[in-house]
Amino acid sequence: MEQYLQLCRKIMHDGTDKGDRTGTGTRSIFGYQMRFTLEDGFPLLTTKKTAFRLIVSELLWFLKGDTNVRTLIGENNRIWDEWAFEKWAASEEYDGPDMTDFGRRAAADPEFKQLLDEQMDQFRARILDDEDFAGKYGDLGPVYGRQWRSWPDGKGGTIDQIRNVIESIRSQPDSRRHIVSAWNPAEVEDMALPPCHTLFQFYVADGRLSCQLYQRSADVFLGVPFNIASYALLTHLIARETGLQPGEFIHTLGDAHLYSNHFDQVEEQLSRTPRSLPNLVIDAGDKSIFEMETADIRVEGYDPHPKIKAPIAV
Ligand code: THF
Repeated sequence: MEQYLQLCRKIMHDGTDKGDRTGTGTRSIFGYQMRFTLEDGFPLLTTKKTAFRLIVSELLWFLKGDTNVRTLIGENNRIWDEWAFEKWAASEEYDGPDMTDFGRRAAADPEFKQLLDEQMDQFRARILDDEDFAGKYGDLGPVYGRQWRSWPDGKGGTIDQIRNVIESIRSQPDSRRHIVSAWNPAEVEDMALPPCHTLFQFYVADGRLSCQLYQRSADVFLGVPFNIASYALLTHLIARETGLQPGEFIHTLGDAHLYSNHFDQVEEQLSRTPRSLPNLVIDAGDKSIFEMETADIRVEGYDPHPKIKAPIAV
């Protein structure tokens, strides 16, 4: 995981300070690539404790074609809540305190942060209790799960890109078309957040399956550790499904940025020494990747440095 620390160092030293959509301010570079050989261990960050359970639960949620945060909240996974809450707080039906621009305001004002936390707790409780409410306000729109499993084909049907790519890896391993795209220009407008991990491609050689991801926008401190582990896990899962060994995960980044309110945390992390990588254990019997549950997948031998807290930009 030295490559990840290298990336943080490069952004800190060579990056350009820019404004961004969230108003937080970032330092960024454009175009960067990391390669992880999966045989060397599972690439879960060791220089801070990273919540692998949340990564598994999110990936299985994508793979099931789900786009509603209700499932995640039910598994105590809150990483997508802000994007659903944003839609609720901006709706006609919402009658709580004004939540305009809540991400930035919460970062600047602890009193407002407390108000936000209360509203978010109420929102989560209602998503779990009230199915109609969840149907209306828990859904993030046609995000990853929808595009991966049921991309509208324009003829009234849908395309299951994940099943198709598994089939093409099995039947034509040498193909150069093992592609899954989450970027659907016709639907980007309707998504709570346009996909950050835009497109991935598989490659088969010497009985090994490799995966390369193109990520258009990368929140290097909070998101990227999740993204690396998520796609490394996806590579393992698709390899298992197609009878191959996992090869490399290649992570290609577009706008690779550090938010300005993460700089201290980054310095703290850069002062730490990486430890040996954990191993991935998939204990799912003969379940397919569409049937697996979070408890079926774990890491062993994970001994990270302590967690480092940082606010998420919305
Ligand atoms: N938006 C932004 N600004 N950054 C992202 O990384 C990001 N994602 C997803 C969607 N929008 C994004 C959501 N992924 C955390 C991690 C990943 C997320 C969202 C949030 C997070 O807060 N992690 C903390 C706490 C985790 C915990 O509860 O233990 C951490 O310390 O890792 C990128 O795909």
